[in-house]
Amino acid sequence: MRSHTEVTGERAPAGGGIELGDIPAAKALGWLDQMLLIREFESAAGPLALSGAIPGGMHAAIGQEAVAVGVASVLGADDVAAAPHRSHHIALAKGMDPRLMMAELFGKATGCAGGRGGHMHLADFSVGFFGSNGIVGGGAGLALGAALAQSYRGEQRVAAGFFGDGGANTGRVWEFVNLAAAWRLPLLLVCENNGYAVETRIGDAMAGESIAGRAAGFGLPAVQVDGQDVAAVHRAADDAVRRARSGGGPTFLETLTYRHLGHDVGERGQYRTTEEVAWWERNRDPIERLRTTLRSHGDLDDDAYEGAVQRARTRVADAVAEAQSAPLPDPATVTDGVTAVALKVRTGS
Ligand SMILES: Cc1ncc(C[n+]2csc(CCOP(=O)(O)OP(=O)(O)O)c2C)c(N)n1
Ligand SMILES: [Mg+2]
Repeated sequence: MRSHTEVTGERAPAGGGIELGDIPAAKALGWLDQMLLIREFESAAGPLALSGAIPGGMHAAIGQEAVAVGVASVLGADDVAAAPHRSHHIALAKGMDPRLMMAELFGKATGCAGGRGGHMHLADFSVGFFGSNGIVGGGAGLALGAALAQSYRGEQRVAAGFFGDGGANTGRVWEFVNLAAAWRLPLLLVCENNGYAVETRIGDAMAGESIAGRAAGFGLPAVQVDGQDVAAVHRAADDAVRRARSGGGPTFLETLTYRHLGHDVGERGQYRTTEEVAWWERNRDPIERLRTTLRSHGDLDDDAYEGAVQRARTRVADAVAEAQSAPLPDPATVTDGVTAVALKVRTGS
């Protein structure tokens, strides 16, 4: 198993920027805005979950923003994305309104699921986001279904199913990969290999060179890409989407990434060293790397960057304020959306 450090280390010097090539500055600045919105959203939501203002736990994707933004950069509003439990970045990159998401996190009636789902059940079909999913690897199956429907109808649309390295150690994900390849579906199978499944280091649970190498055995193009480089993810996803739209079938993208925070917010993180986390924060932060590049090209000075941070922060603060003042769902609506309830109550002897 090649380590994250080795692989990304080959592609970029420590602390370096990224290669934008012929990508216009306006496009890259748009990616920066999206990544900042994700980071600010999660930086605000995490402490609110820890304080109990947001009920339930929370999985943050801080550090993994470039994967979602790079893949979403080649998806249109009609294309579909489906996510696992760690999904805020994918939902926002796919175009979900942070206000709908934040209200859902708070369990409020104005949330995207009417406050019934919370953090792990975000969805908005109007922007092609088919949901977060509490089943490890489950989102990839929904994306497979969407890709099958799109292919059956003869549409040009594509679907992207995201899952983690832990998901890539479950049988269901390989059933999806197998069917996608066998049926040549217009699907991107996006593995966010952040090196850990809860507290299990990938190298302790998997042999072989790479997850992409394993995928190649299923008979589809499979590539490994630096997930901390938004332009590299964009280029790999662009190739995959072009192939999918022209009937060339699915692609497996293994993105090497890293979560800066714990598996869930508040986790103590005793399975990895503070040095390791600091290395990734210092050398492979996807936002800092893009910022470094834009700055060196003369496309972003410090004031402009601070302005972008403030804009993202304001949008998130507005979303939080709106969610806090929104009503809870009316208890009288508790069975709305429930197709059937089978309830048998045993009383006495
Ligand atoms: C089918 C199933 N098994 C176990 C779990 C418990 N669980 C939640 S997240 C997780 C680890 C997932 O790791 P990975 O796929 O690498 O995603 P990451 O958390 O790193 O983003 C596990 C085992 C679950 N939600 N669903
Ligand atoms: Mg993982």
